[in-house]
Amino acid sequence: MRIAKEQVATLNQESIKEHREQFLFLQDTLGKKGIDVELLLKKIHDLQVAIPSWALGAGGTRFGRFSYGGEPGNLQEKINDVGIIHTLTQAAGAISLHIPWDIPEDPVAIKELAASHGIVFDAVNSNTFQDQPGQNKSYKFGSLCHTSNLVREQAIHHNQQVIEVGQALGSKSITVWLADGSSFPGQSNMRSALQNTQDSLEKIYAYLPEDWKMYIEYKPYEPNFYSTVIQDWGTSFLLANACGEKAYCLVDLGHHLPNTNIEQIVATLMWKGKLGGFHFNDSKYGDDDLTCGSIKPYQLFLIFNELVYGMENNQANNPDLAWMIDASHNLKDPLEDLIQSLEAIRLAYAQALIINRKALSESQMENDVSRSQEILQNAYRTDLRPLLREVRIRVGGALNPIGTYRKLSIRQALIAKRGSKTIATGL
Ligand code: PSV
Ligand code: MN
Repeated sequence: MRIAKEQVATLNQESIKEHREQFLFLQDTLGKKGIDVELLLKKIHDLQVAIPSWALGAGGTRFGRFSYGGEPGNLQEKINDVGIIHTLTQAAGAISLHIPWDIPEDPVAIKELAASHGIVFDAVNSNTFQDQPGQNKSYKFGSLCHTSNLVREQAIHHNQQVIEVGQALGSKSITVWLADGSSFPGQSNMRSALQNTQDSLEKIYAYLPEDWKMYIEYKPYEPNFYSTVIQDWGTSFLLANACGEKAYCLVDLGHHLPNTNIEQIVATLMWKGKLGGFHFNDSKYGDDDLTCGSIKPYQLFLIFNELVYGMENNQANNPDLAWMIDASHNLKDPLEDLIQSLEAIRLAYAQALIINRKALSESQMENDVSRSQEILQNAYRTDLRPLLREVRIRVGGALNPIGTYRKLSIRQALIAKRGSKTIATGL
């Protein structure tokens, strides 16, 4: 199921006049502040965010999972769903695969299908947090950290295979997230577990193709409840340094204890050129995996403030970042939810781009705390949504992606085609 550009263009006509008025007013307002609006539009357009292959169906909790209806039943259907999102938003030009949830049987055909939607393959993700049918050794007590050499070897081998799958698809990076840790004091020798993990990661790193990167994701707790081997950015940083220059830290917004200053972590890692990628979501209590920007949009803006500053002051040669959504959709239509996340991400980015950096730097040097806050909040409180709409329509996207999605009855069509009880692979 595909949406034709003509269908989008026709529906855009309904609100084009209103949009034009709002955009021209904003263009004028920003122009008077010396902001180059065309450059701003280009930067916003260039922010393409990967959709995770596991987020296209309804997510579940350990208490249950309620199918949304019309969920994709295989990788082809998942790619088609990302194609729908990308056609509407023009912001999701990549997909991130989780192996073995989504193993492409015919990589050439899958690559062609993705290309036909304008989609490339972002980081591939390994999975040593679950046992797969027929698997030789169990990951119940860990994978790369395991006390048994044989289990570690199996997990390393899996990561190497994931790299090979990624190579066939044109990916250029692998993300390693480990559930490894312990649930009770005394269960594990924490130092040995970390040492084993470092040794294993070094072996995976050695297998990386020349032009690849490895992202090391951290998380403080869950599924283990007492200790997690790669619990925080410091541990991830330490391991990335041990592996080498192609290894980087990956920040998942949901993987922090309450009130952690994530923007400060971003600033530190970019200063050292070691921030590789981002997993976007939002949370109230823990790793809730909610729609990005639904709970703490100001925090998202502050994070983008540091990202933009880091990109504009990049003495350490931090590479371009891999942007990805990592969310779960328990209640909302997954495609609508992803569209909302994309909008929130681009909005926060745009707001960070219009911060008056010169004035901010001056007020920081003068220790003018109130003025510094005013400068940040002036940017945050400027309604930049007309810019996002303008970016979309210039490349054939929808003025109102969710409105268009609903008017075209996409979910109803997906349910008619795939059934109301399908369950996509993922958590
Ligand atoms: C773990 O919570 C995580 O954030 C990792 O990125 C996994 O790959 C993903 O979620 C799986 O749902
Ligand atoms: Mn993640």
